[in-house]
Amino acid sequence: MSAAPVRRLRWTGLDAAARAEALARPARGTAAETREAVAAIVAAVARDGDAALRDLTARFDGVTQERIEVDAGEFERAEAAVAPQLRSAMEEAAARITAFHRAGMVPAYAVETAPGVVCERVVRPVVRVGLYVPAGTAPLPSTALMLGVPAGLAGCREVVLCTPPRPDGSADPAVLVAARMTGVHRVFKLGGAQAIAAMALGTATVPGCDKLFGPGNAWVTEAKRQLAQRGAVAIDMPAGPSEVMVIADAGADPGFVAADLLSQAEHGADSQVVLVSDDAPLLDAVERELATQLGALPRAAVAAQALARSRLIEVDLLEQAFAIANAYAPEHLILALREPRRWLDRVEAAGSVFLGDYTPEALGDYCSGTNHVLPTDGAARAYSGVSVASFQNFISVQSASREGVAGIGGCAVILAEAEGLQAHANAVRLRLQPAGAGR
Ligand code: HSO
Ligand code: ZN
Repeated sequence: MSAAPVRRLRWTGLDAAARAEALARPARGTAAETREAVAAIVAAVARDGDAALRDLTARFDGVTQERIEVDAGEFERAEAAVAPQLRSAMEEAAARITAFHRAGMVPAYAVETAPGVVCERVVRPVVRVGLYVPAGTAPLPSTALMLGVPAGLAGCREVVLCTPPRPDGSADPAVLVAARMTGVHRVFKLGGAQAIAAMALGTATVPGCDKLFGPGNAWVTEAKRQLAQRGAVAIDMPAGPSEVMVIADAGADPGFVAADLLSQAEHGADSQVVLVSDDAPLLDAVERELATQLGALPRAAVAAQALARSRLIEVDLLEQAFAIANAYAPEHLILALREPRRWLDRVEAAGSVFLGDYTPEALGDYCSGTNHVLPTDGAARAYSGVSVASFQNFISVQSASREGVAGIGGCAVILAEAEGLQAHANAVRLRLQPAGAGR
């Protein structure tokens, strides 16, 4: 396969419009046809439940399903089908993901804010959660680990997972093993918008969930958006195609940088790949490496399409590169720099950061311990990646003694009267009366 024509830009020469265009994601919003098709699927699942799921699975996956749910026999067959080496790699990854996510759990706390007034925050799991694990061109058991581990640590009472059936009607064995490893309670062989609708609305077979998690194609994403918008379910975050931005200096290894860009490009034709460097020879060398490495990839056709829309941006100073990264807010940001940690303070918006030449994104995708379900499409400006907290509710609690309300009640009364809310003021005043006075 010949090298894709990669777009080279010099940042300094670009005007504001050209800069905005250089950092633009592909057209936002979903095509009207997809929106309508997804709405029709959601309506069918709402109306006909399991019957609609069977119809849609026959139509989109070409599979006639007697049983939508994975049963004990299929789990056993999956355990036997997964090579021991893959199983132990999944166990090893799960252990590190668990270690990192457990350490980041947010504790409950309590503060006495005034004598006799205690404010607390208690933590409760979201009761029912639905995880979506895509299969598409490649099944992603690692995504089952990334969602199953934090759901388990949070202690969610019912963890449901949907993954599309394969042509023979079975689920991907590695996804099943990963699901079991992390304590997922029930797995259903459903894909696409119908899986999302089933978990959001519930059917006779699939339990309705409080919150849905996980990546997916345009249909899955659109279904999550529609169901969240109508208040049927909460979702982890808005999602778009996967992205990586690499900031590399003159000392970076062009082979490493090209490999990282390609690892993102091979996810899909719509993957977003951006390289920013202050060193023109490095950019030249990466371009050459891209051409060489691309040819050897089994998914070269997919990667080439993504590369055709990638951008290699030359800046005068690394400071500019960080301004670009913060404006773009990439899902993944690789700092292929000599002193990457020194630059970390400059990062304001990114899903996950990879420091130095020996930290490829692929480590975070699988087994460093961080989560790979991350905000895309610039959402990293205001959203964070999946963590245990994504599966929890934080409930504030307060308790005041009689002395407590006596001490702070005046403050509430003044504020209530200033807002013209007399009932609020009364609710406090009534409690300020001396003990035994009229009660
Ligand atoms: N890079 C993907 C996650 C993934 N990579 C799964 C390989 N398997 C989105 O962050
Ligand atoms: Zn990846």
